[in-house]
Amino acid sequence: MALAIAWLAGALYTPAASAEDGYDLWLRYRPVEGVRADAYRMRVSRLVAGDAMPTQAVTRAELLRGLGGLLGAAPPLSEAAADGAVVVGTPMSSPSIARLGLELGDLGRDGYLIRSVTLDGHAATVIAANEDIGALYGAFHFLRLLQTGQSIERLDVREAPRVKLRVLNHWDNLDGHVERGYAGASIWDWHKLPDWRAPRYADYARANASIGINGTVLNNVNADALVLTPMYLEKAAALADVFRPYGIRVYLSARFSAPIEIGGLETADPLDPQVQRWWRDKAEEIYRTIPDFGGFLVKANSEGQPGPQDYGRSHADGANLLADALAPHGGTVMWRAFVYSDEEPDDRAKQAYSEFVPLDGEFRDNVMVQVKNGAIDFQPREPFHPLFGAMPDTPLMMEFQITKEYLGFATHLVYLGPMWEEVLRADTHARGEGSTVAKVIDGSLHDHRLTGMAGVANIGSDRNWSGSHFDQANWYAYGRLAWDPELSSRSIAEQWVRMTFSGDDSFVATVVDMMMGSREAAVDYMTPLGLHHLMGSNHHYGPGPWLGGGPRTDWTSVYYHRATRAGIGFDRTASGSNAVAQYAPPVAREFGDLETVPEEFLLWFHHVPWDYRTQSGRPLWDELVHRYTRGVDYVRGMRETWRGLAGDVDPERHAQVAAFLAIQEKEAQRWRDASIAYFQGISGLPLPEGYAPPPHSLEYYESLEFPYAPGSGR
Ligand code: BDP
Repeated sequence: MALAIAWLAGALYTPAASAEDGYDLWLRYRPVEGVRADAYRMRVSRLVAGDAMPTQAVTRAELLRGLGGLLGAAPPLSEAAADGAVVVGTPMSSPSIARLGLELGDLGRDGYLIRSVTLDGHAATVIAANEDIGALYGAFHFLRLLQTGQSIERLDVREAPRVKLRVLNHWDNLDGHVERGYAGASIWDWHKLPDWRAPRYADYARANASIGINGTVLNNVNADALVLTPMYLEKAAALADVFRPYGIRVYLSARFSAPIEIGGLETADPLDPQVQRWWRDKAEEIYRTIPDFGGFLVKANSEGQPGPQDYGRSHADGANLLADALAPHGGTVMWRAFVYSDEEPDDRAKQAYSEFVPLDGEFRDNVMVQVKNGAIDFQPREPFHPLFGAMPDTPLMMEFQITKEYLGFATHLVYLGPMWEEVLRADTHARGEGSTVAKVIDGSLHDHRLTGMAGVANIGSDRNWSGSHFDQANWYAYGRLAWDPELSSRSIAEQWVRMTFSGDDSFVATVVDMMMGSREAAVDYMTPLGLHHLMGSNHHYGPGPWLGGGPRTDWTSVYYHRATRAGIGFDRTASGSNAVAQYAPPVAREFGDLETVPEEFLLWFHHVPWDYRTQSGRPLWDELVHRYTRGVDYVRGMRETWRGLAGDVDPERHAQVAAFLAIQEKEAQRWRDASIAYFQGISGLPLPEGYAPPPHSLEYYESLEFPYAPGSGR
C-alpha cells in the first residue's frame, strides 16, 4: 500500500521547471509567459544588426539567441526599420543610427544608450554606441530588461561604466590547480592550448561581457615565470583570440625574477640595464603575439615572492621597470599592495600603508596600485583599507575576492554584495565628508582617468562554473559593481535571482532577503564583533582560534584575537599598535574611541574586558555567544526557507542548494561550538542562560584535520 502511494505520488509529480545544471548562469533566456510576452513580441518584430566585424557578429548572435529563447522564436533579421524593429549598432555600422543623430559623445568607448524612437516613421528601439563593444553591452542590457520582466515601451537608458578596467584575477596555476579555488580545476586547459579552444572559453567571455568585465588575468599572482615563455604566450594568445570580440583583454601575472628564471640573467634588479632591456624585449615579444595584451599583475615582496626589495629597491622602482616596458604598447601594470615583509611587524595591518604611502607620486602613469578591500586579508568583515584616500597621486585599484576563501568555500551560501557595498560606501574623509571608497576607485575623488577594479575569480571547471549555484551571484555582483560601484547590492541580487531562478515576485523577495542577510550570518558564526583571521591554518577551512606557534606570529590566530583571562581584541589605538592613525583624522577618531567605534569593528580596534557592556546591554562574553548562535540560527532559517521553495525551482538545482545549506549548517555549528569552547576556556565564564554548551570538548575540535581541503596554496 505504502509503495503504491509512493509510486502514485511519483507518477503525478511534475517538476515546476525543466532540469538545469547551472551552466547557463544568468543567461538562461527561458521563455517569458503571459501578457508580458505579447507586449515584448510587439516591440521586437525584427532585428536590424550587422555582422561585418567580430564584435558585431557576437552581438547579433547573442540577441538572436536571447530573444529567441525569451520570445519562443528569434526575430527575423532585416535591413530596414519597421514597426517593432530593434536596431543595434554605431553611427559607423548602421546608417539608421547615423541618421538619428543621437547624442553619444559622453558615452565613451564602452557606454551605450537604449531608446524608444521613431525611425523612418516606425516605432523602433535603438541600442546605440560609439563603438561596437558599447553596442554589445547595450544588447546585454536590453536582454536583461526582458529577462527581469521590465517594460520596453518607453525606453531611455544611458549607461557608461564608472571604472575603466574591470578585471578578473584567476589564481590558476599552469598545472590546473586553482589556489583558493572551490569550483574544480582551472578552466584553462593549458596542455591542449593553443590548438583546442574549448567552447567553454566563449561562454566564459559571453558571461563576462554580459556584466561588463573587460579584462582577465589568466594566472596566479604567485606566478610561474614559464607563462612568459613563447610556448605559453601562444596559448594565452589563443585565449585572447576567443575573448577579443567580447571586449576582454588578456593580462598575465609576471614573476619579478623572470629575467633570471627564463632569461638567463644573474639578477632581476630593476635598475640594471640588462634587466630593463630584458623586460622591454619581453614586452615586444608579447605584443607581437597578443597585439591587445592588457599588461601585468604583480605580487612582489609578499609571502616569499621575489621583488625589487631583494635588491634594495622600492615597489615604485619595480613597478616602473615593467611600466616602462609596457608603455610603448599601451599596457598597464597592476602592482599589488598586499605586502608584508619577512620581518614581523608590530601589526601586519599597518604594513601596506607604511610601505606605499611614501611612494605616492613616484609611479609611472600606467601603473595602478591594487589594494585589497581591507588591510589584513579578505576576512568576513574588515574596515576599509587605510590606503584608500591616502595616495592621492596614484590611481588605486580595488581588489575584491569573489572566491570565498575565508567565507565557507563553495558550500556556504554567502552573498558578498553587501560586503562590497559596505566597503565602497565607507567614507575615507580624505577630502572631507563624502570621500567614499567608491569615489577613490572611480577616480573622481583625486581626478584619475586610469581606474580599475579586480575580483579574484571563483570560476573553475565545475559544470556550474562557481562550485555552487549561489556563488554565481557573487561573480555577477562583482561585475555589476565594477561597472558602477554605487549600485545597491539588493537591486543586483534581485536582478540575478530573476534571471537565474524565477521572476515570481514573492519568490524573488524571499530569496533576496535570504541572500541579503547571509554575509552578516557568516560574520556572526565565524568572527563576530571585529574578530578576524581565526580560521584553520593554510587551507583556511573551519575554525582555528587556538592556532599559535609556527614560523611567524602574524600567521597565527592568537596574534589577532589576543584573548586572555582579562579580555579580548587587538588594540590598534594609540595605546596599542596605533594602526588607527593611518586613517584620516575623523575616521581615526571614530574607530579609535570606544564610545564611537561601530560595534562590528570593536575587537578589530580595541582590547576590552569580557564584561564590557555592548550596545545590546549584554556583557561582551554573552554578546559573543549570542552572535555565534544567531549566525547558526540564520543558516537554519535559510534551510527552512529554501525547503519551502521546492516547487519554485527545478529539482536539480533545488536539491544541490538544499544539500549545501545542510553542510553550511553543520559547519556553522562547528564554528560556533569550537569558538565558544575555546574562548570559554580563556574567559572562564559560564554560558549565558538559554545557550547550549558545545557538544564536544575543545580537544575534540582541535584534533580535527582536513588534509585535502581544496584550494590550498602550494
Ligand atoms: C591570501 C591567500 C593566498 C594568496 C594571498 C595573496 O591565502 O593564497 O596568495 O592571499 O593575495 O589570502 O597574494
